[in-house]
Amino acid sequence: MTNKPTPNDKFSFGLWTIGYNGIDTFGKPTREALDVVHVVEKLAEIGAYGLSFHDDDLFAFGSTDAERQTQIDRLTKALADTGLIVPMVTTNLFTAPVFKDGGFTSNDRNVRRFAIRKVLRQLELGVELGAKTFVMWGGREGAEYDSAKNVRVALERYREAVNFLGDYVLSQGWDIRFAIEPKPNEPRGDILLPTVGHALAFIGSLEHPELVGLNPEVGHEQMAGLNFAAGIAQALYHDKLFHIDLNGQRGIKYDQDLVFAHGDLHNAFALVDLLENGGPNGGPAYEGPRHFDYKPSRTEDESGVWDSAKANMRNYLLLKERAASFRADPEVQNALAAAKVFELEQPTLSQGETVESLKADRSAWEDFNTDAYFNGKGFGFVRLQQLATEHLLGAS
Ligand code: GLT
Ligand code: MN
Ligand code: MN
Repeated sequence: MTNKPTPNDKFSFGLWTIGYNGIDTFGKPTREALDVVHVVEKLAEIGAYGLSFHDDDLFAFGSTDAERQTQIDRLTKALADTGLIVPMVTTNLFTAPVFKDGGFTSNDRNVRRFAIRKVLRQLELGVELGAKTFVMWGGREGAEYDSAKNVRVALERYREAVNFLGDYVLSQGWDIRFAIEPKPNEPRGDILLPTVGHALAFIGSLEHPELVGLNPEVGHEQMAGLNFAAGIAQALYHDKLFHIDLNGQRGIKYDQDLVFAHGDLHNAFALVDLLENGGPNGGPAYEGPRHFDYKPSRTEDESGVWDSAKANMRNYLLLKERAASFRADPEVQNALAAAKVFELEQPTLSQGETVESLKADRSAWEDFNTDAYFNGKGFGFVRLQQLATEHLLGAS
Protein backbone atom coordinates (compact mmCIF):
# COMPACT_ATOMS: atom_id res chain seq x y z
CA MET A 1 0.00 0.00 0.00
CA THR A 2 1.43 3.33 -1.05
CA ASN A 3 2.25 5.80 1.68
CA LYS A 4 0.05 8.81 2.16
CA PRO A 5 1.45 12.06 0.77
CA THR A 6 3.52 14.05 3.25
CA PRO A 7 5.29 17.41 2.97
CA ASN A 8 8.52 15.48 2.29
CA ASP A 9 7.07 14.50 -1.08
CA LYS A 10 7.08 18.21 -2.00
CA PHE A 11 3.70 18.21 -3.70
CA SER A 12 2.46 21.68 -4.59
CA PHE A 13 -0.57 23.05 -6.41
CA GLY A 14 -1.40 26.30 -8.19
CA LEU A 15 -4.17 28.32 -6.59
CA TRP A 16 -5.63 28.60 -10.10
CA THR A 17 -5.85 24.80 -10.35
CA ILE A 18 -7.80 23.93 -7.23
CA GLY A 19 -9.59 27.27 -7.58
CA TYR A 20 -10.69 26.69 -11.19
CA ASN A 21 -14.42 27.40 -11.43
CA GLY A 22 -15.04 25.40 -14.59
CA ILE A 23 -15.32 28.28 -17.06
CA ASP A 24 -14.22 27.45 -20.61
CA THR A 25 -14.50 28.97 -24.06
CA PHE A 26 -17.92 27.43 -24.56
CA GLY A 27 -19.37 27.40 -21.08
CA LYS A 28 -19.92 29.39 -17.93
CA PRO A 29 -18.47 28.48 -14.54
CA THR A 30 -19.94 25.28 -13.12
CA ARG A 31 -18.95 25.89 -9.50
CA GLU A 32 -17.76 28.59 -7.08
CA ALA A 33 -14.09 29.50 -7.10
CA LEU A 34 -12.57 28.41 -3.76
CA ASP A 35 -11.25 30.88 -1.22
CA VAL A 36 -7.49 30.91 -0.67
CA VAL A 37 -7.68 30.24 3.08
CA HIS A 38 -9.88 27.20 2.52
CA VAL A 39 -7.50 26.00 -0.21
CA VAL A 40 -4.45 26.31 2.04
CA GLU A 41 -6.17 24.44 4.88
CA LYS A 42 -7.35 21.64 2.62
CA LEU A 43 -4.00 21.28 0.86
CA ALA A 44 -2.24 20.95 4.21
CA GLU A 45 -4.82 18.39 5.31
CA ILE A 46 -4.32 16.17 2.26
CA GLY A 47 -0.52 16.19 2.55
CA ALA A 48 0.65 18.85 0.09
CA TYR A 49 3.53 21.13 1.09
CA GLY A 50 3.12 24.12 -1.18
CA LEU A 51 0.84 26.57 -2.90
CA SER A 52 1.80 28.66 -5.92
CA PHE A 53 -0.21 31.57 -7.29
CA HIS A 54 -0.47 34.39 -9.80
CA ASP A 55 -1.01 37.88 -8.45
CA ASP A 56 -4.51 37.89 -9.96
CA ASP A 57 -5.42 34.55 -8.33
CA LEU A 58 -5.00 36.09 -4.89
CA PHE A 59 -6.27 39.63 -5.48
CA ALA A 60 -8.34 40.57 -8.52
CA PHE A 61 -6.71 42.57 -11.32
CA GLY A 62 -7.17 46.25 -10.50
CA SER A 63 -7.44 45.73 -6.72
CA THR A 64 -6.56 48.70 -4.54
CA ASP A 65 -3.41 48.45 -2.45
CA ALA A 66 -5.58 47.89 0.63
CA GLU A 67 -7.55 45.06 -1.00
CA ARG A 68 -4.32 43.48 -2.17
CA GLN A 69 -2.80 43.68 1.31
CA THR A 70 -5.88 42.15 2.94
CA GLN A 71 -5.54 39.10 0.73
CA ILE A 72 -1.79 38.84 1.32
CA ASP A 73 -2.42 38.99 5.08
CA ARG A 74 -5.10 36.31 4.88
CA LEU A 75 -2.74 34.06 2.92
CA THR A 76 0.19 34.71 5.25
CA LYS A 77 -1.90 33.81 8.27
CA ALA A 78 -3.19 30.62 6.66
CA LEU A 79 0.38 29.62 5.79
CA ALA A 80 1.54 30.25 9.35
CA ASP A 81 -1.42 28.28 10.73
CA THR A 82 -0.84 25.24 8.52
CA GLY A 83 2.90 25.16 7.77
CA LEU A 84 2.23 25.22 4.02
CA ILE A 85 4.83 27.18 2.02
CA VAL A 86 4.90 29.14 -1.25
CA PRO A 87 7.72 27.60 -3.29
CA MET A 88 6.81 29.44 -6.51
CA VAL A 89 4.92 32.51 -7.69
CA THR A 90 4.09 33.85 -11.13
CA THR A 91 2.41 36.84 -12.78
CA ASN A 92 -0.76 36.87 -14.81
CA LEU A 93 0.11 38.59 -18.09
CA PHE A 94 -2.68 36.93 -20.04
CA THR A 95 -6.21 37.43 -18.65
CA ALA A 96 -6.81 41.18 -18.60
CA PRO A 97 -7.77 42.82 -21.94
CA VAL A 98 -4.66 45.00 -21.77
CA PHE A 99 -2.59 41.86 -22.46
CA LYS A 100 -4.53 40.81 -25.56
CA ASP A 101 -1.33 41.09 -27.61
CA GLY A 102 0.95 39.88 -24.81
CA GLY A 103 2.91 41.49 -21.99
CA PHE A 104 6.68 41.54 -22.54
CA THR A 105 6.21 41.33 -26.30
CA SER A 106 3.06 43.34 -26.97
CA ASN A 107 3.47 45.56 -29.99
CA ASP A 108 2.32 48.40 -27.70
CA ARG A 109 5.29 49.76 -25.73
CA ASN A 110 3.09 51.14 -22.94
CA VAL A 111 1.71 47.66 -22.34
CA ARG A 112 5.22 46.24 -22.20
CA ARG A 113 6.25 48.76 -19.54
CA PHE A 114 3.08 48.05 -17.54
CA ALA A 115 3.76 44.30 -17.81
CA ILE A 116 7.24 44.69 -16.35
CA ARG A 117 5.83 46.79 -13.48
CA LYS A 118 3.25 44.08 -12.76
CA VAL A 119 5.96 41.41 -12.72
CA LEU A 120 8.15 43.50 -10.40
CA ARG A 121 5.33 43.74 -7.84
CA GLN A 122 4.72 40.01 -7.88
CA LEU A 123 8.44 39.24 -7.79
CA GLU A 124 8.82 41.38 -4.67
CA LEU A 125 5.85 39.64 -3.07
CA GLY A 126 7.24 36.24 -3.99
CA VAL A 127 10.57 37.04 -2.35
CA GLU A 128 8.74 38.28 0.74
CA LEU A 129 6.89 34.96 0.96
CA GLY A 130 10.07 32.95 0.49
CA ALA A 131 9.42 31.68 -3.05
CA LYS A 132 12.53 30.25 -4.73
CA THR A 133 11.14 30.10 -8.25
CA PHE A 134 9.43 32.70 -10.40
CA VAL A 135 7.61 31.11 -13.34
CA MET A 136 7.15 32.93 -16.62
CA TRP A 137 4.45 31.44 -18.82
CA GLY A 138 4.01 33.69 -21.81
CA GLY A 139 0.66 32.39 -23.00
CA ARG A 140 -0.21 35.65 -24.75
CA GLU A 141 3.28 36.27 -26.11
CA GLY A 142 2.66 35.30 -29.71
CA ALA A 143 0.35 35.87 -32.64
CA GLU A 144 -2.29 34.44 -34.91
CA TYR A 145 -1.03 36.11 -38.08
CA ASP A 146 2.54 36.03 -39.37
CA SER A 147 2.68 39.66 -40.44
CA ALA A 148 1.30 40.83 -37.07
CA LYS A 149 4.43 40.03 -35.10
CA ASN A 150 8.07 40.54 -35.94
CA VAL A 151 9.25 37.42 -34.14
CA ARG A 152 12.95 38.33 -34.09
CA VAL A 153 12.19 41.69 -32.57
CA ALA A 154 9.66 40.19 -30.15
CA LEU A 155 12.33 37.79 -28.92
CA GLU A 156 14.62 40.75 -28.38
CA ARG A 157 11.91 42.45 -26.25
CA TYR A 158 11.43 39.19 -24.31
CA ARG A 159 15.17 39.11 -23.69
CA GLU A 160 15.19 42.74 -22.64
CA ALA A 161 12.51 42.09 -20.01
CA VAL A 162 14.13 38.91 -18.63
CA ASN A 163 17.58 40.53 -18.52
CA PHE A 164 16.14 43.53 -16.68
CA LEU A 165 14.41 41.32 -14.10
CA GLY A 166 17.55 39.24 -13.67
CA ASP A 167 19.62 42.35 -13.02
CA TYR A 168 17.11 43.41 -10.38
CA VAL A 169 17.33 40.04 -8.60
CA LEU A 170 21.12 40.16 -8.67
CA SER A 171 21.25 43.75 -7.42
CA GLN A 172 19.02 42.78 -4.47
CA GLY A 173 20.92 39.57 -3.75
CA TRP A 174 17.68 37.58 -3.72
CA ASP A 175 17.61 33.81 -3.68
CA ILE A 176 15.07 33.33 -6.47
CA ARG A 177 15.43 32.03 -10.02
CA PHE A 178 13.25 32.33 -13.11
CA ALA A 179 11.67 29.37 -14.87
CA ILE A 180 10.25 29.79 -18.38
CA GLU A 181 7.25 27.62 -19.21
CA PRO A 182 6.98 26.71 -22.89
CA LYS A 183 3.69 26.06 -24.69
CA PRO A 184 3.14 25.71 -28.43
CA ASN A 185 -0.26 27.39 -28.77
CA GLU A 186 -3.44 28.31 -26.86
CA PRO A 187 -4.46 30.95 -26.11
CA ARG A 188 -2.44 32.43 -29.02
CA GLY A 189 -2.39 30.70 -32.38
CA ASP A 190 1.37 30.43 -32.00
CA ILE A 191 3.24 31.20 -28.81
CA LEU A 192 6.86 32.37 -28.61
CA LEU A 193 9.21 29.82 -27.00
CA PRO A 194 6.84 26.97 -27.93
CA THR A 195 8.83 23.99 -26.64
CA VAL A 196 11.55 23.04 -24.16
CA GLY A 197 14.10 23.19 -26.97
CA HIS A 198 13.14 26.69 -28.12
CA ALA A 199 13.26 27.96 -24.54
CA LEU A 200 16.67 26.37 -23.90
CA ALA A 201 18.11 28.17 -26.90
CA PHE A 202 16.60 31.46 -25.72
CA ILE A 203 18.01 31.03 -22.21
CA GLY A 204 21.46 30.57 -23.70
CA SER A 205 21.14 34.04 -25.26
CA LEU A 206 20.48 35.84 -21.94
CA GLU A 207 22.88 38.03 -19.98
CA HIS A 208 22.57 35.82 -16.89
CA PRO A 209 21.61 32.38 -18.16
CA GLU A 210 22.39 30.88 -14.74
CA LEU A 211 19.38 32.71 -13.30
CA VAL A 212 16.92 31.27 -15.80
CA GLY A 213 15.74 27.71 -16.30
CA LEU A 214 12.61 25.87 -17.33
CA ASN A 215 9.21 24.99 -15.96
CA PRO A 216 8.09 22.41 -18.52
CA GLU A 217 4.50 21.16 -18.41
CA VAL A 218 3.56 17.60 -19.38
CA GLY A 219 0.59 18.59 -21.56
CA HIS A 220 2.33 21.46 -23.28
CA GLU A 221 5.01 19.27 -24.83
CA GLN A 222 2.52 16.51 -25.57
CA MET A 223 0.23 18.98 -27.38
CA ALA A 224 3.09 19.29 -29.85
CA GLY A 225 3.45 15.51 -30.09
CA LEU A 226 6.72 15.58 -28.17
CA ASN A 227 7.98 13.05 -25.64
CA PHE A 228 7.80 14.83 -22.27
CA ALA A 229 10.15 12.51 -20.38
CA ALA A 230 12.74 12.94 -23.13
CA GLY A 231 12.36 16.73 -22.98
CA ILE A 232 12.85 16.61 -19.20
CA ALA A 233 15.96 14.49 -19.68
CA GLN A 234 17.39 17.18 -21.94
CA ALA A 235 16.43 19.94 -19.50
CA LEU A 236 18.26 17.99 -16.77
CA TYR A 237 21.23 17.47 -19.07
CA HIS A 238 21.55 21.25 -19.39
CA ASP A 239 20.90 21.77 -15.64
CA LYS A 240 17.78 23.72 -16.47
CA LEU A 241 15.00 21.83 -14.73
CA PHE A 242 14.17 24.54 -12.19
CA HIS A 243 10.52 23.56 -11.71
CA ILE A 244 7.95 21.23 -13.29
CA ASP A 245 4.21 21.31 -14.08
CA LEU A 246 2.71 17.83 -13.82
CA ASN A 247 -0.62 16.97 -15.44
CA GLY A 248 -2.18 14.71 -18.06
CA GLN A 249 -2.86 15.12 -21.77
CA ARG A 250 -4.35 12.74 -24.30
CA GLY A 251 -2.64 13.41 -27.58
CA ILE A 252 -2.35 16.36 -29.89
CA LYS A 253 -5.33 18.56 -29.14
CA TYR A 254 -6.30 21.49 -26.92
CA ASP A 255 -4.59 21.78 -23.53
CA GLN A 256 -6.49 19.35 -21.32
CA ASP A 257 -4.75 19.86 -17.98
CA LEU A 258 -5.98 16.47 -16.76
CA VAL A 259 -4.88 14.85 -13.52
CA PHE A 260 -1.27 13.63 -13.61
CA ALA A 261 -1.11 10.13 -15.19
CA HIS A 262 -4.65 10.39 -16.61
CA GLY A 263 -3.06 10.92 -20.03
CA ASP A 264 -0.06 9.07 -21.41
CA LEU A 265 0.56 6.61 -18.57
CA HIS A 266 3.70 5.05 -20.02
CA ASN A 267 5.32 8.44 -20.38
CA ALA A 268 4.23 9.37 -16.85
CA PHE A 269 5.95 6.19 -15.62
CA ALA A 270 9.12 7.06 -17.55
CA LEU A 271 8.99 10.59 -16.16
CA VAL A 272 8.64 9.55 -12.51
CA ASP A 273 11.36 6.94 -13.01
CA LEU A 274 13.62 9.66 -14.40
CA LEU A 275 12.83 12.20 -11.67
CA GLU A 276 13.14 9.68 -8.83
CA ASN A 277 15.83 7.28 -10.09
CA GLY A 278 17.63 9.13 -12.84
CA GLY A 279 20.25 10.83 -10.65
CA PRO A 280 23.95 10.02 -10.90
CA ASN A 281 23.80 7.22 -8.29
CA GLY A 282 20.29 6.06 -8.98
CA GLY A 283 18.74 8.67 -6.67
CA PRO A 284 16.50 11.59 -7.58
CA ALA A 285 17.51 13.61 -10.62
CA TYR A 286 15.34 16.53 -9.49
CA GLU A 287 14.84 17.83 -5.95
CA GLY A 288 12.34 20.64 -6.50
CA PRO A 289 8.58 20.82 -6.02
CA ARG A 290 6.38 18.23 -7.70
CA HIS A 291 3.94 20.88 -8.84
CA PHE A 292 0.52 19.95 -10.22
CA ASP A 293 -0.86 22.31 -12.83
CA TYR A 294 -4.13 20.67 -13.75
CA LYS A 295 -7.75 21.70 -13.96
CA PRO A 296 -10.32 19.74 -11.96
CA SER A 297 -12.82 18.92 -14.73
CA ARG A 298 -15.82 21.24 -14.95
CA THR A 299 -18.11 18.22 -14.57
CA GLU A 300 -17.07 18.00 -10.89
CA ASP A 301 -18.38 19.68 -7.76
CA GLU A 302 -16.09 20.55 -4.85
CA SER A 303 -15.75 16.97 -3.69
CA GLY A 304 -14.53 16.11 -7.20
CA VAL A 305 -12.01 18.93 -6.94
CA TRP A 306 -10.42 17.37 -3.88
CA ASP A 307 -10.70 13.84 -5.27
CA SER A 308 -8.75 15.01 -8.29
CA ALA A 309 -6.16 16.83 -6.16
CA LYS A 310 -5.57 13.63 -4.18
CA ALA A 311 -5.48 11.60 -7.40
CA ASN A 312 -2.52 13.64 -8.67
CA MET A 313 -0.45 12.87 -5.59
CA ARG A 314 -1.56 9.27 -5.35
CA ASN A 315 -0.69 8.60 -8.98
CA TYR A 316 2.74 10.14 -8.51
CA LEU A 317 3.41 7.95 -5.46
CA LEU A 318 2.08 4.84 -7.17
CA LEU A 319 4.33 5.45 -10.15
CA LYS A 320 7.25 6.08 -7.82
CA GLU A 321 6.61 2.72 -6.19
CA ARG A 322 6.32 0.98 -9.58
CA ALA A 323 9.48 2.66 -10.84
CA ALA A 324 11.38 1.47 -7.75
CA SER A 325 10.21 -2.10 -8.31
CA PHE A 326 11.19 -1.83 -12.00
CA ARG A 327 14.72 -0.70 -11.08
CA ALA A 328 15.11 -3.36 -8.36
CA ASP A 329 14.06 -6.27 -10.59
CA PRO A 330 17.12 -8.36 -11.64
CA GLU A 331 15.35 -9.32 -14.86
CA VAL A 332 15.06 -5.64 -15.72
CA GLN A 333 18.74 -5.08 -14.94
CA ASN A 334 19.62 -7.99 -17.25
CA ALA A 335 17.35 -6.65 -19.96
CA LEU A 336 18.91 -3.20 -19.62
CA ALA A 337 22.36 -4.71 -19.95
CA ALA A 338 21.30 -6.88 -22.89
CA ALA A 339 19.84 -3.81 -24.57
CA LYS A 340 23.25 -2.13 -24.10
CA VAL A 341 21.63 0.72 -22.19
CA PHE A 342 24.67 0.88 -19.93
CA GLU A 343 27.10 0.63 -22.84
CA LEU A 344 25.93 4.08 -23.98
CA GLU A 345 27.67 5.45 -20.90
CA GLN A 346 31.02 4.47 -22.36
CA PRO A 347 32.63 7.27 -24.39
CA THR A 348 32.77 6.40 -28.08
CA LEU A 349 36.39 7.45 -28.38
CA SER A 350 39.17 6.24 -26.11
CA GLN A 351 40.90 8.75 -23.91
CA GLY A 352 43.06 11.04 -26.05
CA GLU A 353 42.06 9.21 -29.22
CA THR A 354 43.04 10.96 -32.43
CA VAL A 355 41.75 10.67 -35.98
CA GLU A 356 44.97 8.74 -36.73
CA SER A 357 44.48 6.20 -33.94
CA LEU A 358 40.81 5.74 -34.87
CA LYS A 359 41.86 5.14 -38.46
CA ALA A 360 44.46 2.67 -37.24
CA ASP A 361 41.80 0.68 -35.38
CA ARG A 362 40.86 -2.03 -37.91
CA SER A 363 37.99 -3.19 -35.69
CA ALA A 364 36.29 0.17 -36.28
CA TRP A 365 36.18 -0.27 -40.05
CA GLU A 366 38.12 -2.93 -41.97
CA ASP A 367 37.22 -5.83 -39.66
CA PHE A 368 33.87 -4.51 -38.47
CA ASN A 369 31.10 -6.83 -39.56
CA THR A 370 28.09 -4.70 -40.46
CA ASP A 371 26.35 -7.78 -41.91
CA ALA A 372 25.97 -9.17 -38.39
CA TYR A 373 23.29 -6.53 -37.82
CA PHE A 374 21.00 -8.11 -40.41
CA ASN A 375 19.09 -11.06 -38.96
CA GLY A 376 20.93 -10.66 -35.69
CA LYS A 377 22.04 -8.36 -32.91
CA GLY A 378 18.54 -7.23 -31.99
CA PHE A 379 18.53 -4.83 -29.07
CA GLY A 380 15.64 -6.28 -27.09
CA PHE A 381 14.00 -2.91 -26.48
CA VAL A 382 10.53 -4.43 -26.80
CA ARG A 383 11.27 -6.89 -24.01
CA LEU A 384 12.41 -4.00 -21.89
CA GLN A 385 9.26 -2.04 -22.60
CA GLN A 386 7.14 -5.09 -21.76
CA LEU A 387 8.94 -5.43 -18.43
CA ALA A 388 8.23 -1.75 -17.78
CA THR A 389 4.58 -2.36 -18.67
CA GLU A 390 4.38 -5.36 -16.32
CA HIS A 391 5.77 -3.33 -13.45
CA LEU A 392 3.50 -0.44 -14.33
CA LEU A 393 0.50 -2.76 -14.21
CA GLY A 394 1.68 -4.33 -10.98
CA ALA A 395 2.07 -7.75 -12.61
CA SER A 396 5.28 -8.58 -10.76
C1 GLT B 1 -2.16 29.00 -16.93
C2 GLT B 1 -1.41 28.03 -17.79
C3 GLT B 1 -0.42 27.24 -17.03
C4 GLT B 1 0.68 28.05 -16.44
C5 GLT B 1 0.20 28.98 -15.41
C6 GLT B 1 1.35 29.86 -15.00
S1 GLT B 1 -1.20 29.84 -15.83
O1 GLT B 1 -3.13 28.31 -16.21
O2 GLT B 1 -2.33 27.21 -18.45
O3 GLT B 1 0.13 26.22 -17.80
O4 GLT B 1 1.56 27.18 -15.78
O5 GLT B 1 1.25 31.14 -15.50
MN1 MN C 1 -1.64 23.42 -19.47
MN1 MN D 1 1.57 25.18 -16.46
